[in-house]
Amino acid sequence: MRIRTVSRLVVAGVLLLTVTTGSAGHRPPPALTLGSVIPAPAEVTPSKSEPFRLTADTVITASGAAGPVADQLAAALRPATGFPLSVRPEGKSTIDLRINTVADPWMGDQGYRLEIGTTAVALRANDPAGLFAGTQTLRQLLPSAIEAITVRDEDWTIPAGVIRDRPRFAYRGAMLDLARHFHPPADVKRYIDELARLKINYLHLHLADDQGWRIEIDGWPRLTTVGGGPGTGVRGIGGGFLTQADYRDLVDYAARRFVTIVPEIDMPGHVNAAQVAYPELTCDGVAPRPRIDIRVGYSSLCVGKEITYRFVEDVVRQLAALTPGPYLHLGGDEAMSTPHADYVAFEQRVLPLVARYGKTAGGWEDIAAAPAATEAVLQYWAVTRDRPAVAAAARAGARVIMSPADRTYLDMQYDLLTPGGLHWAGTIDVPTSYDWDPATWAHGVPPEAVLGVEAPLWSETLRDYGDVEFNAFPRMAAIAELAWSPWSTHDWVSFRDRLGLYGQRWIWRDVHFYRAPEISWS
Ligand code: TNX
Repeated sequence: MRIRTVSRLVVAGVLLLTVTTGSAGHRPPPALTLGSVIPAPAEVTPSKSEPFRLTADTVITASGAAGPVADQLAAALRPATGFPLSVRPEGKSTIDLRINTVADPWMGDQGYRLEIGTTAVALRANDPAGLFAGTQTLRQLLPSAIEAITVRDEDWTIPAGVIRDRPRFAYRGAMLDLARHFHPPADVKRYIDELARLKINYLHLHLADDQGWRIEIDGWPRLTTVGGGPGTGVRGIGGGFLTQADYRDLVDYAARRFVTIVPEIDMPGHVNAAQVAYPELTCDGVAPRPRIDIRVGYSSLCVGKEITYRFVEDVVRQLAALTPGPYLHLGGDEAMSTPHADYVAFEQRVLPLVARYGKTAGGWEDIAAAPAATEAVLQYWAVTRDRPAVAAAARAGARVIMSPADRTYLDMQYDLLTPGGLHWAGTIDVPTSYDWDPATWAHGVPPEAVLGVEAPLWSETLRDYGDVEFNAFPRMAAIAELAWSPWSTHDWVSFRDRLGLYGQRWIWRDVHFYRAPEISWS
């Protein structure tokens, strides 16, 4: 036995030392098997046959819509193997990717079937999104050195058997806050790469807040020249913004990985940066001072002024035009300085705008106060399981994305000793992020109203991309499994062991993940 973690808690002025002992670090690494995948597949049937072996002669066949997915698979497998892995529309092949000619209803639009025999691999799906998910599974079944960027001499085997898989929830999300600290497109792309491997299919970008405005809006240039310029962000060190061309490029990059971007502009609160740039958006017309601290709840758009709605409509129209995805998120949280009646009047007017531009409105659960929220997707962030207004809206038709702050907020510290992060919703270790059921968490919300799960990553303390990775991983993997895998597969001990293996892939890819003490990082 050895001491694993020592955590300090100061409770009512008394210093408590908690010493946890355990032998997690001594467990031998479990071997890679057909069931080692994260998120756990719906059905795994191992076979006793010899494994499939990737060789210099392996050929990939795919045609039509399967072609681009096959090209990405080949590109992913070439660096470490050094094999040519040519992709051909037809002919004799060893890995065959194909869209079903007769749809298999069980798979839906995101599921797949992966059959690995000794001499051939067949991947089938109804849609390219399902094929892509299947290729992520396939990659995890190869030795972790497949992640190397230079040629390695390995035995590139894949265990034989059949995996049938489909997601539990349609919406499997991550959120990144670009407002408190801007993170440039190259970093957002790296994050997307990691998310796509875990079968996350939505990336919500929090594009504006009190400390910064991060998306160019035509006709309102000062939003970004002032609101996104140098000196903005927390402590004035998080400046930067996306041009519309940058945003489009990110949308395309994500789409090639079957990730849909959800843009968020937070309102009527969290708007100080916009008001510094355009003082006419305040009720008294006086520019507030720029804010680089992390307080919340002090700013509000002026609900009684018409210019407010011209501004909101310009933003909604342009974001809708830039966003092929179905959702546009209008924030709505922590509007503590907007009087309640004004808040409701504001939401009643702006939520329907989103539908007028062809999108479904999203909002933090606070918007449940407005009747129009029944047409929206509500993002549940409470640390309590009782939110009667959300339950009522859900029963009246609203859909709910589960992001309870004490389970999914990736900016909460793992424990009080881990650097960075906040702890207003508690600390969240890996078991805490894993052990809850999104379908039944919020009392009174019908399970069928739950569209999915999202893990937000607020960036008050995240100065660079290393900080993003440290907070996101490994907990993002726990959330991905909650979002994808059937509840019947949910098992901490199994997840812990699979995560230990998955860590090797992060090491190969230089991902700065937190070596959580509960896991044996083999
Ligand atoms: C609460 S939860 C916020 C954000 C902060 C975050 C920090 C929610 C909808 N709003 O403004 O960044 O806490 O954890």
